[in-house]
Amino acid sequence: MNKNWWKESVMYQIYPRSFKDSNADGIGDIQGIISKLDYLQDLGVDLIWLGPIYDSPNDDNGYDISDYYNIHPEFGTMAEFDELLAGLHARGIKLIMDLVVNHTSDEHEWFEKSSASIDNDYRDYYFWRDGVNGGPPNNWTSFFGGSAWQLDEKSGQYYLHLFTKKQPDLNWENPKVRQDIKNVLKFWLDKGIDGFRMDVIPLISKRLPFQDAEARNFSELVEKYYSNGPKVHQYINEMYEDVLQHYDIMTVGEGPGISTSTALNYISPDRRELNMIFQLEHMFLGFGEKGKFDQQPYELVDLLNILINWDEAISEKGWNNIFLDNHDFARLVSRWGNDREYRYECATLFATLLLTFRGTPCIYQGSEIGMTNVKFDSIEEYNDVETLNFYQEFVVDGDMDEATFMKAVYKEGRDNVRTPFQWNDSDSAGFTDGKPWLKLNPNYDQINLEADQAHSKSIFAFYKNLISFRKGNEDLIYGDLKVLQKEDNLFIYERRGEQDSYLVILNMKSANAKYKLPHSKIELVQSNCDGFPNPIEVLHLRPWEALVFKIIE
Ligand code: ISL
Ligand code: CA
Repeated sequence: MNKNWWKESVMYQIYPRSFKDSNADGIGDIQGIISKLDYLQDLGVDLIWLGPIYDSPNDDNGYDISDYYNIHPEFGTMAEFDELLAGLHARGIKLIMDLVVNHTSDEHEWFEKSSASIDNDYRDYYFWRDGVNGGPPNNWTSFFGGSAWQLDEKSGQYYLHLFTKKQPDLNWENPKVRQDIKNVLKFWLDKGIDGFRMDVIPLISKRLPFQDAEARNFSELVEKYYSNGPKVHQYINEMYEDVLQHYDIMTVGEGPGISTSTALNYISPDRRELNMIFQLEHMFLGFGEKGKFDQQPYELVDLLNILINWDEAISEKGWNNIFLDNHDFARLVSRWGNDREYRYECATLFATLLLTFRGTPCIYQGSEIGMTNVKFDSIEEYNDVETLNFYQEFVVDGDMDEATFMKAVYKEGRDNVRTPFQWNDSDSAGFTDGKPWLKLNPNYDQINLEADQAHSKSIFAFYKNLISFRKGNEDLIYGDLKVLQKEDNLFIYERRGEQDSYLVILNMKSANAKYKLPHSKIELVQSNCDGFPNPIEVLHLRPWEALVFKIIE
C-alpha cells in the first residue's frame, strides 16, 4: 500500500453560500471562511473541498460557471481568494477546488459565441443537433427533469444539457475545448491549490451519435448512457499527462454511474487518471424509476453492503473516499439515523463510521454539530433548482399529489443540507447580519456550534476527538478491514494495522443489542455513551452506541 498525504487527510466540504457571511448581504463568502479558519484548524481537518466560487448566474448555485478565471463578486475577489489559500496553508490545511467542466453556464462566453450562428468557430464547443420528427434529437432526460435537449429558436437546432437548460454540455471531442480546460487547470494549480474535486467527470465523453436510451430507471440511464462514455479515460488521462502529473496534488472525481466494476479504471494508479472517486451508489439508495423524488424503501443494511462491496472491490489496488452526505443529498443524521430521540448518538455513531472505516473521510459542513434536515412550509421557500423543476414536472404538470412530493423533499431535497451553518443561537444563527439567502433551520436555537462548545459531551467535541485520534494513526488509516457482522443493524469490523488493531462496534438502531466479544483482552479507546462497564464477555449495547476498542489479545 502506497502512503500518500491525501489518504491520511480528513476532508471537510464547504458549501460557500451557506458557511459564513461577512458583509450582511445574506450570502456566505470568502471573508466569512477566512474568519473561520481557526475554527477549521481547531476541528482538526486538514483538507478543504471548496464548492464553486467562480462567476456564475447561479442557476444551479455556481455549478453553472460563466467565467473560470474570476471569482463571483458575491463571494469576493481574487485577492481574497489568495488570502484564503495562504491562510489555510499557514495552518497546514490544503485546499481543493470544485472543477465543473462537463458543462458551462449558457452565459459563458464560449456558449454565447457558439449560439450566435450555425457556422462559427465556437459552434462545436457544445453539442448542437437537428431535431427529429418535430421533437428533440433523442429521448434523453436531464438530471433535473424534462428533455436533455433545448431548442434554440434562432438556429432551429437543439443543444444538449444533462443538467438544467442553463448548463449546456461541453463537447470534449473538440481538442480546443480540451486545451481550454487544461489552461483552466494550470491557472488554478499555479496559484498553489492542492487539487480538484471534478464534478460529474465520468459524463464528459458522450455516446455518439445520440441514440435513444432504453433504461428501466434513472440510475440505469446514468450508468449505461451518460456515464463511462467511450473516450472518458482518454480525456482524463490527457489531463493527467499534460497537466496534473506535474503537481503534488490530489484529484477526486464525482462518480455518478461508476460502479465497483468500473471504478478502478479511473483510480488504479497505473491508469494515470484520478486518485479517488466519490462513488454515489449509496447516495442513490431510495431512488425510484424517476429518481430521488420517486422514493422507494431501503434498509440500513443496504448502505453497509455498498460500503463493504466498495472496500472489497477497491482497497487492494486503489483508495476509497468515505462520505455519508454532501450538498446534494440529505443530512446524514436525518437520512441514516434517528434525528429526534437519538440525534447525539446517531451523529457520533456516523462520525465513528466515517473516521474509522478504510478510506479518506469527507465531512460535510454542519455534520460536526449534528445539523438536521429541514421542513419549509411551502414550495415557495425552496431555492434548489432540482426541487423546483421536479415540483413543476411531477406536481404542476403531472399527477403526483403535493403531499407525496413534499414528503420526498423533506427526506431528500438538496435544500436540507444548504440551510446556513448554525454558529450560535443569535438572530440568523450567527451566519449573517442580514437576511440569509435561504431560510435557516429553525432548530438553530438548540443546535448550534456555541451550544456544542459549551459542553464537553457534544457532537463537536466527539468529532474533534476522533479526528485527532485518527491523525497520524497509520494502523487505523492503512490497516486491513475485516467485517465481522452487519446483520440486525449491528455493524462490527476490525482494522488490523502493523502494530495496533482496532475493533469497531456500531449498534445502528433505536433499540438495545447484545454482542459476544471475540477477544479476551481489549481496551476502550472511543465511545459515544457514558459509563461503559469494564470489558465483559457479552456487551450490552444501547441504542446507536458506538465503541472503538484497541485489541490487546
Ligand atoms: O443531486 C443529485 C440527485 O439529487 C445528483 O444526481 C447530482 O445531480 C449528481 O450527483 C451531480 O452532481 C453534481 O453536478 C450537478 C450539481 O447540481 C451538483 O450540485 C453537483 O454535485 C451539476 O453540476
Ligand atoms: Ca456575503
